[in-house]
Amino acid sequence: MEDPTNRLRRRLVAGGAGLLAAGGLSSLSKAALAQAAALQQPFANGERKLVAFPEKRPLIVLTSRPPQLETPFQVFNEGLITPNDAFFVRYHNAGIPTSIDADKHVIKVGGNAVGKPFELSMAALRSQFKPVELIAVNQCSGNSRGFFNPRVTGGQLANGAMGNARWVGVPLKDVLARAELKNTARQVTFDGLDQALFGGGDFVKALDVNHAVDGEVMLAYQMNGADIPLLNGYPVKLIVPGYYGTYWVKHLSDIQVIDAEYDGFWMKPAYRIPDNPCACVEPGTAPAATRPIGRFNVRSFITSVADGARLPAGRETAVRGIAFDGGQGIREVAYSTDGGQSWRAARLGADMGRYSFREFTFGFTPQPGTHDLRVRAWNRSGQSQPMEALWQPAGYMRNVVESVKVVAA
Ligand SMILES: Nc1nc2c(c(=O)[nH]1)N[C@H]1C(S)=C(S)[C@@H](COP(=O)(O)O)O[C@H]1N2
Ligand SMILES: [Mo]
Repeated sequence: MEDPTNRLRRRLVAGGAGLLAAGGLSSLSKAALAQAAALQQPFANGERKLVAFPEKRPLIVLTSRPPQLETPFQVFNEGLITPNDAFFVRYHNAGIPTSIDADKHVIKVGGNAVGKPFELSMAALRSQFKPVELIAVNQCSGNSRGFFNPRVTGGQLANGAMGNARWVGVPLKDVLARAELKNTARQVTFDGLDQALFGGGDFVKALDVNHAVDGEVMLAYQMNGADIPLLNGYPVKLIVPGYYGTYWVKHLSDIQVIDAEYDGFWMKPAYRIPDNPCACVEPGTAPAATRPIGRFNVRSFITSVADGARLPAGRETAVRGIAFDGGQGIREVAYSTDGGQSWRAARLGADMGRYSFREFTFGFTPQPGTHDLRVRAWNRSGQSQPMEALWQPAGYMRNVVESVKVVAA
């Protein structure tokens, strides 16, 4: 095990002006983070610039064309709703829209399994359907990929490719009803305005028709009480509660109901997981069979104390964090202050719905020395998090019980 004082010595990367010292990201003040030019993620080759893209505060840059931006982890300690200007950004293809006239934007609804194809303007979406509201987490499949051991290819993310927002929009079910689905309907495909410029294929995703009309999948035009930021899918985005972000198609412009299983590149071979109960394989091996990625597994994070932090010995520190799952809702969070040998129940905060982050808190009065803090959540169907990290070649779905080492003095 690594000596925690090494972690304390770990430095943020020198990037010119605002350079910062040790202690892990979450220990930086908000003001210090806003000044920083760069930071060091907690894995090898983790130096990252912080850049403010349009409508965004400085975020961690993975790529700039297209923008792929990660939320600095300390943001999750600012509140249970992730602010629009701090919400992560993920795109696959470089041809992204840089300005969109929402008054001219239409969603085409068609396909060989509808009776009545039609075009839906934003004005019609807002005025001709009954709006619904839902707080839901969006999380990238590859969130936390940078922690995989052995390492895997793909965006080297720490834990900031997730966020929780209040979405307002219209149930997809109501929009599809107007298209009069035929009984041959099997899947529904979703395409947005962005385009592939250098190969790779247009980003198109599909859901089974039963899922698409479950009443929860939604066409959202509002995020946290405002227009959705351009980089998060303005003017309309598909919300697939409990499912990985890959299905949450941005700048949604084309919906097709089809009589077959869609097998475009972004459904197959991309975004697939080992077809077994753990969605995992022996490290370094390939799965025998795969299925499309689906719902989130259970996760929990301490947000108020960073790895490598110093705490006052003999005084109580209030520790806080977040837990979430794929839609059953969190039933329990347990915490350990001795590296997982003994566990006690944390207090749960207000229930903001079964797709939302759920707050937990506990008090910790450390003796002088080093301590290994862990949290572990269970959802309402009894699913939890593994004590040892699972592995799969795409680096999706990490949900191991994380360890936060602190020094009390
Ligand atoms: N049009 C479009 N929508 C997209 C993508 C994309 O490349 N193009 N990427 C998906 C993936 S993999 C993720 S994780 C989420 C991220 O949503 P965000 O950028 O709003 O955070 O968008 C999804 N929707
Ligand atoms: Mo993603």
